[in-house]
Amino acid sequence: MTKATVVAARSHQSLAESGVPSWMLAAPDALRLRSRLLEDASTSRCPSLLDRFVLSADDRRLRQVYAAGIVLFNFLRKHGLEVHLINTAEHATEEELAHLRESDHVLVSTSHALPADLIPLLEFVRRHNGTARVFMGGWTMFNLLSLVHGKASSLREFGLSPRWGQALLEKLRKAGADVIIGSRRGLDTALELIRQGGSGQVIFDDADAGPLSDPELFEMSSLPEYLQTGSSAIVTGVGCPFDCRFCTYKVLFERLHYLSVDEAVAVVEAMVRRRSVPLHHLRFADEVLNYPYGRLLEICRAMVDRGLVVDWSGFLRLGNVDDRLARAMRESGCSMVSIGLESGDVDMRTYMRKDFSQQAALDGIATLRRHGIIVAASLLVGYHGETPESIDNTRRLLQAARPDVARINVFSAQPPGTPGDRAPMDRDRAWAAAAWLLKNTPDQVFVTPFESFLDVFSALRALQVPAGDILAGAAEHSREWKRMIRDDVSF
Ligand code: B12
Ligand code: SF4
Repeated sequence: MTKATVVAARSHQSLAESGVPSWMLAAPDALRLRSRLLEDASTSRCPSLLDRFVLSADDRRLRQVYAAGIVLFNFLRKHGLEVHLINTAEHATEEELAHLRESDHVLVSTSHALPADLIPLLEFVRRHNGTARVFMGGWTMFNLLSLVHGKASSLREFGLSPRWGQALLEKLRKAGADVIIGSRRGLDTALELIRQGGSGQVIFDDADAGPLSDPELFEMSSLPEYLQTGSSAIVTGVGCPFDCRFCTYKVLFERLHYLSVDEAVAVVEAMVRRRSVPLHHLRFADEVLNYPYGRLLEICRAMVDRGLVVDWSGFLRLGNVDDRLARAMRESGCSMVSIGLESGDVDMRTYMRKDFSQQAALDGIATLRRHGIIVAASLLVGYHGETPESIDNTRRLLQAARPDVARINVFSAQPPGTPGDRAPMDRDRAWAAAAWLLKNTPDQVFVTPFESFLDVFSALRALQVPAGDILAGAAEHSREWKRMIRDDVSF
């Protein structure tokens, strides 16, 4: 029997281990600005929300088992291969390494591998197996080949050139990559090549592939128990009907693809029912779940009808939320949503193409909260055209809308040729503006910039930490941050 090993990611088997990049550690700018922003300039380790709940950095209960690895594993297994899964290369067990050594094919996922991870991943594989045919696929390969072929790629958005991409591709080939698949899916292509055998080649597949519709690929029962975790991610639609200026998702999909309601619910069912370790939290990783409106409503209702109520979270866009939808979401188990509020200034939002009205923001947040759904609002500070007045408008909107939690992202991507006729705020000033907003919005709970509340929430719900405790932790965390920031911070 043909033997294959899937390598899902390089590192980060748990959120705790990743150390959740917190403000000072993640941003060299902010590190430089400590004396300007913080009461105690010697602070070197800033608190993260997750730290409040996790005692041990290698807390295995927080293990993330990457969905790309799960679907690749199930897919190859379903097609008759003997498959083994290495969730993260850095944590491979002796038994997993033994399987890797004996494999004829190794499939490396780059969904979560940034360009800098690619060579180390290949070196890891080649260290243990010099002869297997090595396939690389997933998000970063798709991006890289799109860049090389002169198509839309988020790598280009970050100032990287096709020549740079070509050079990286060459390095990958030298480091032992045989087949490189650039697709939003690419599983069928990989299988065909495995069946054909033969020597390596670079393939650029289609940019137009949709989400997986086969629910069997999301089953957990086929995995060894230690890889069955209490929280999992699924995707029921890819792409976004919107075109916000700052967002890179729009360059990654040629068009929108949605699973039908039946298919989406079947995927939920595979995740919820077919496993031996119970699922405590499901994360819908779709870009924006509530467009089109009726689709989410039907999915929620079908989940209730089929007895698939499960604690879940996802991303929504404001402007398409009402009582009927919020009620159905809550009844199907939704406990938390993340929304991109971005700015409280109408002109800024219009420029960003996040053009929902102030009223839609107020109503949407109030409606979700009224139905018991926790709202985390994500803000973008320092974007093109930001002024003290627009920052103050953000403060005002937060005070009026009162999302449960807010997270500030400081705008940093300013690649050459960034679209826009208005200048972004100077980086140091944007950091100071973020600190000012945090300090001067008294009742608002903030999480650390860069810490994704949704990620932390999913991880903690998987451990069955009550949602109220998570919110209380976030409030305490926010108070600590506010104390740390200088009283006279200004921008
Ligand atoms: C959920 C999620 C997470 C969860 C994962 C939970 C879990 N249990 O899986 C958590 C919170 C842990 C996470 C962490 C991080 N994430 Co994340 N995450 C996502 C998200 C929202 C969905 C991914 C998912 O589950 N998709 C479902 C699976 C089934 O699809 P898929 O991964 O695309 O894989 C399909 C294809 O790509 C293909 N495929 C994949 N690999 C291979 C390999 C071969 C050989 C073949 C043929 C095909 C193939 O087949 C799969 C089935 O169709 C995506 C955004 C998105 N919408 O995709 C970001 C995303 C993948 N994450 C991203 C990032 C940056 C991170 C972090 C680095 C963030 C951070 N600063 O810490 C960490 C990295 C973790 C690590 N290991 O290093 C980036 C990756 C960018 C990139 N690759 O260039 C994305 C794209 C978001 C973004 N736009 O910025 N993430
Ligand atoms: S709504 Fe969200 S996913 Fe869609 S383009 Fe805007 S920021 Fe990106």
